[in-house]
Amino acid sequence: LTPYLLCFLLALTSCDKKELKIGETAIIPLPAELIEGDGHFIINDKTTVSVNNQEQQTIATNFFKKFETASGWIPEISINNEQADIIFYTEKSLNPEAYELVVNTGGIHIKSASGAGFFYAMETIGQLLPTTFYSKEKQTNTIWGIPAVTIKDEPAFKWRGYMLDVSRHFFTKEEVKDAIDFMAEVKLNRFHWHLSDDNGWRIEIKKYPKLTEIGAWRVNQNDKDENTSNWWGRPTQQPGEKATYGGFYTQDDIKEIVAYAKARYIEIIPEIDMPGHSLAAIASYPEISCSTGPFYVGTGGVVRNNTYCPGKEVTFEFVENVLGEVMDLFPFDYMHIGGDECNKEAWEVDLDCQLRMKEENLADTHELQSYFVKRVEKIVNTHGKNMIGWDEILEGGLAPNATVMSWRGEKGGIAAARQGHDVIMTPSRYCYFDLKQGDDDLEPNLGYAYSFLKDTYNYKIISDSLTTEQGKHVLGLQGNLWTESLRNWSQITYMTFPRLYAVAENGWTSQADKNWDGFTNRLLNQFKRLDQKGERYATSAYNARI
Ligand code: TNX
Repeated sequence: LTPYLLCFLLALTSCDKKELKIGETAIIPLPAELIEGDGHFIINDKTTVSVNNQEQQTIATNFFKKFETASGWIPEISINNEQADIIFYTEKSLNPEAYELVVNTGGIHIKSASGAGFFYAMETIGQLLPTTFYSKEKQTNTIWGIPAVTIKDEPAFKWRGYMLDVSRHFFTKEEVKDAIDFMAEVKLNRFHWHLSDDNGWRIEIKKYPKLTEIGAWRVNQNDKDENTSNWWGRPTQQPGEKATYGGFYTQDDIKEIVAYAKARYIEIIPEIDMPGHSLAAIASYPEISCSTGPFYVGTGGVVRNNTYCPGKEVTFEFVENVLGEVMDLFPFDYMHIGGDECNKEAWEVDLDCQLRMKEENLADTHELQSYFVKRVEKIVNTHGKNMIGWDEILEGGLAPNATVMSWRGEKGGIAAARQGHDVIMTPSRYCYFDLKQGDDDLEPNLGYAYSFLKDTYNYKIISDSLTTEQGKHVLGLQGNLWTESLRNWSQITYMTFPRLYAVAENGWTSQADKNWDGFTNRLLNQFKRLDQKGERYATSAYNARI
């Protein structure tokens, strides 16, 4: 009986033959140049990889560690091995973020001048592999084929961003890392972290502990009204009522996330919003406001008296100390100071503000805001950083070195570029991920307007009304996600995808190469990848694509 049993067992195992799966050349963002070849290259546990230095080694190792979840193995990676199957070549003549990638049946050659380029080449390989590359489960049956292809690639814009508001609702360190991951997969390189607002202060500041003891917490309206996703208009905190909803990042958390982003070639721009949108700050330290309070961390609804007081020196001392700690934590050259939607009612009646306006010869509270922003810019510049503000900072006169983020349409960005200032385009109609993207019934959002995928994709970043010289001040674009009505991570990904992919392609692929039909076709593969990762996304956006 034993030989029969053996044969039977053998037959069973041979049924378990591995299946060759070959990925497709459907890449998002679309590479500058892509030529399909014949055949494919198979990556397996015998594959060898050669890199030139430590940085490249880290890139290759991180890629294969991620791949290991699905593949079950990590190949050998060594320095300068001419015989390897996958070879990195440092090629100094290429532009900073550019890379070249040749896949043929014998192996893969990658050229770049920088870590960023090699990193992007590996992300492209990730997309050339079967979509199960992104699976959270081991694919025991797969032979991993990469289609033969020659790619020459580099981005159209150097600023390709995503903004996440963690004040209106708090998101954990792990969730923020997920955002950094999904950005990296489509070669986005700027993460704008909206760390303060009326509804919560989210970053530990050693000199001002009350910012996180008080400012990071508010009344837990979610407990009161679990089924309402739109929380605007909730009553504010009552005296004596306990504030239990919120959270913040310690300085160690921040350092960890900065390093995590850096390893994915993403720079982080912290935003501390001022002088408006500051209820959480003044609830913690009322002395920097125009009155004595008391203030409570906002729970939604229309906020009026939520501003720093530009009439008092203690305010500037606070700003200098807080921004000093923030800027020390973030190595990138930019600090975002907000500057949007500043309600000036309190300034109109405040004695210190009136005195300041008289002393400084300021005509109105717009000029007072400009005075405030200019002083803050000096603080930022003294630390060797550039200041960014929302387009309201144009009102009353722009600070001399400011970079402007244009959100109320394009006009702020156009005006700033004409004045010779750098700008980042985030016009809400095209770039606001909190706006509805499709069917009314499916959208867990503020619901005050729409931003359709096609509009995001076709949005022309450099306005025709700018000259070539002025156009050079447009650094790029950004998709912004405000979270007043989004309180769990699946809502975040739902509002983000697929619009993030439209932003990524718009920022990377040249205006001439963009192609809506091609994009929506390639998007289907991207949806499969999201399915593998188990990330929720909006098919409504896709269905509303025409
Ligand atoms: C305006 S955009 C704001 C945010 C809101 C957003 C909602 C900007 C600079 N300010 O505070 O969350 O609209 O879409």
